[in-house]
Amino acid sequence: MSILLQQLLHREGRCGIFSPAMQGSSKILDHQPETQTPEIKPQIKPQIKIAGVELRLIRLPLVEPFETSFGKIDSRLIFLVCLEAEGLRGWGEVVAEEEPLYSYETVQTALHVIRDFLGPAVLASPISDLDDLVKRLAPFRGHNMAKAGLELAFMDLMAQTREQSLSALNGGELERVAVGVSLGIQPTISRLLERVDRYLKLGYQRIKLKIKPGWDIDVVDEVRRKFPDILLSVDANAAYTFRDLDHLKQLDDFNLLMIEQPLQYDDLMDHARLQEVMKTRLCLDESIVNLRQARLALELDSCRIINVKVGRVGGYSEALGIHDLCVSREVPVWCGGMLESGIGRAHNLALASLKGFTLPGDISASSRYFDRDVISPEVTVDPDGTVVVPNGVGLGFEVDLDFIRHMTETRVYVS
Ligand code: OSB
Ligand code: MG
Repeated sequence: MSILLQQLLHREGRCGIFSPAMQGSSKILDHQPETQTPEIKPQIKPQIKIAGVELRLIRLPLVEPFETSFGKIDSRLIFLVCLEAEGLRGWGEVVAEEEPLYSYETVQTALHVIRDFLGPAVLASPISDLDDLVKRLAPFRGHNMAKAGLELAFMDLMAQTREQSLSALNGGELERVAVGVSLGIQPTISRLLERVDRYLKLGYQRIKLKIKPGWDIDVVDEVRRKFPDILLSVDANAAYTFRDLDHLKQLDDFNLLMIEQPLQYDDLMDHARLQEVMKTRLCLDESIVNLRQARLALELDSCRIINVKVGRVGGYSEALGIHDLCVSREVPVWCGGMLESGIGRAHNLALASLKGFTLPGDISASSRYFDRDVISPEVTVDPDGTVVVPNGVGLGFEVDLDFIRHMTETRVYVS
């Protein structure tokens, strides 16, 4: 199906009142390390006047199909957001998928919501910091992935104006982050065993197996027999209900690090009932759509580990809040993934560089999913199962604009 999208004309942005000379004088986040010398705050905060919001959809083929309990894909329609301001470009990614299966959002709902509501809100007047942006987007209900795309791009812009890395801007302290791999449902168990072996040899520190009814207990049993000592987890993507209790209880036999999102996406109550009778820690992914839900989930003991995805929770602001909540409650937290291009992957690295992210994240090498990535150098995993957090300004990677232009299926410009 081809949808005609109107390409809005690019108007020259008016001269903004933001200037790089004014950088560094306002506090963006609580996470920012304190500066040693207290400065007198200027009356006027530095502001960023966004001149245009460019949205691009590019289709990247996957090196092999990726199958979960909710479906199988062999390519990823990547949604890139580029904010232009004062001659700089800030890049973000909307992680929504084409079909509303993981979440209700889709590439097309996000395109609509950004073009018609969020984009105009961002363009309306200069933005002083992340909180300012969050406030501006808050009246629009839901559509977290769409909002996050703008937040990510804004933070890249902000990092560039302050000549900082995104990691530093977030208050990240780790120079390397530990990573694991998420292995989709395979046609055969022997193929899965081969994949497990392959990714362990590449250094990945944790193996996560996608499961669904009919591809669960026996599969996990075989993997655990062959690899008795590895960090192993499973992710059901909401494929079960509380009625499957006796079946799910069998997973307690495999010394799993966690069981991710076994039950329905909005069911904190049944997750709490399940956690009460399971030895293995439950981890919530789909259910944690914001800081409030994270609080509620921990309060109800619906899970004992949290997966943070910056897209699912609506951006850095909420993601950092959930990180802090987990740290204060001593609940392990880790950074999830959504088969992002290098741009989303770079943002995930910047997030995962916060000290509270103690479990390996779903941050694979670019080559685990794509033949060619949109950034250079591409993300690589070292033999010790870590990825270096770049310390260059902004994303810390070059964005390959020629390749992005070449691959663009749809371009929308809002100004
Ligand atoms: O549930 O974590 C998930 C991918 C798409 C949608 C949901 C999920 C995933 C993954 C892959 O598990 C994580 C990654 O490597 O990006
Ligand atoms: Mg998951």
